[in-house]
Amino acid sequence: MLTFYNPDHQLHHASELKDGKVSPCFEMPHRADTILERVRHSGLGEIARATHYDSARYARVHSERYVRFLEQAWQEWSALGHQHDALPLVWPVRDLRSDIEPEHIDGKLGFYAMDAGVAITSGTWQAVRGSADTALSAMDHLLQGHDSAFALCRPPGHHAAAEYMGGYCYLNNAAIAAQSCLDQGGKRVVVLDVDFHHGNGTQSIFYQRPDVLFVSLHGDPRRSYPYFSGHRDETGSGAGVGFNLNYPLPHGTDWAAYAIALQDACQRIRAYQPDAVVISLGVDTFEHDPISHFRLASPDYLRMGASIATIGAPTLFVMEGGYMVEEIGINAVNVLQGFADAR
Ligand code: OKP
Ligand code: ZN
Repeated sequence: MLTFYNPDHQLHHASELKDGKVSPCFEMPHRADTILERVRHSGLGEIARATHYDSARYARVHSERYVRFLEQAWQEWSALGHQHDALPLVWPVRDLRSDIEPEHIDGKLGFYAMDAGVAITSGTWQAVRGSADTALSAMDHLLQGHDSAFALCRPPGHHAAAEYMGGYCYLNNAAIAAQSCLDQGGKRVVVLDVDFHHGNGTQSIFYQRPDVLFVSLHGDPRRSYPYFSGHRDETGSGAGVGFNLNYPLPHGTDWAAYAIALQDACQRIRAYQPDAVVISLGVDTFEHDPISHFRLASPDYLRMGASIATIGAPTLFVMEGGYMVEEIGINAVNVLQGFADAR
């Protein structure tokens, strides 16, 4: 399996507001380096450089003004004399106006964010577009007739919606790749999200559409981030009714319980007969993850890969979360190897 990688991710190393303090993000450059190292030493396959795409490709799932905001935010922020990270601090919740884009960067940051886990730094835009380009490159490889590919994306993407960032995510890499498949002739695409956190952004982007089936296994939002999305009764709307499938699972879920949900999900996915499957691959379901609450062990990720292989469609793995840095290389590559061995 070919891995796509872009070293520009290193330009994004930010702070987040967490537990009442500003501190370095759990989502750090070392994560991708660890996974790349493991890919190199596991014999999974070659590593390819991602190619560069026009930003119009991101605007297939994001609004143009949001992409423009991401591109220009650091310049607007640093023009005020700031040298530290830009962080949103005010949000248009409930009855506040969200129809008029503010002109001031402080207003824009809140307007285009769902939380304070998405700092903008001088290198953020270059890293973010490099991450989306990694997913697009890997999807193009799949469309050339290959059975699978791994997009080693960083920063992650699944919390980012058409017009907002959140949870370390800016552009939705998995959604951009899925849309690219449809734009190049695919009729039905599945996004299967196995990150511990609900992929609210991906769900939101495809919620009203039947051409992308979104399926997610995650910590129950009653107790886990992102708290306001991911319940079982979110099944799609309009033409998309029935094409959104959430499996909220309790704190402490282990492989035995996880495997039952995953098997059910894979069965539903097979019935949809997709032309391609995009896996939002988070390994923060690991028992020792510092911010999550499932109990998967390293060998379980081999089983996860084998289970995903039973779907039987061309499969693109897109890296999302996983914060136990020493172990995420082993766990992520275990999924890929479990998949490859079963094919
Ligand atoms: C991004 B991804 C929990 C704080 C949660 C945001 C988590 C974003 C996760 N104490 N902060 O889905 O892995
Ligand atoms: Zn996560």
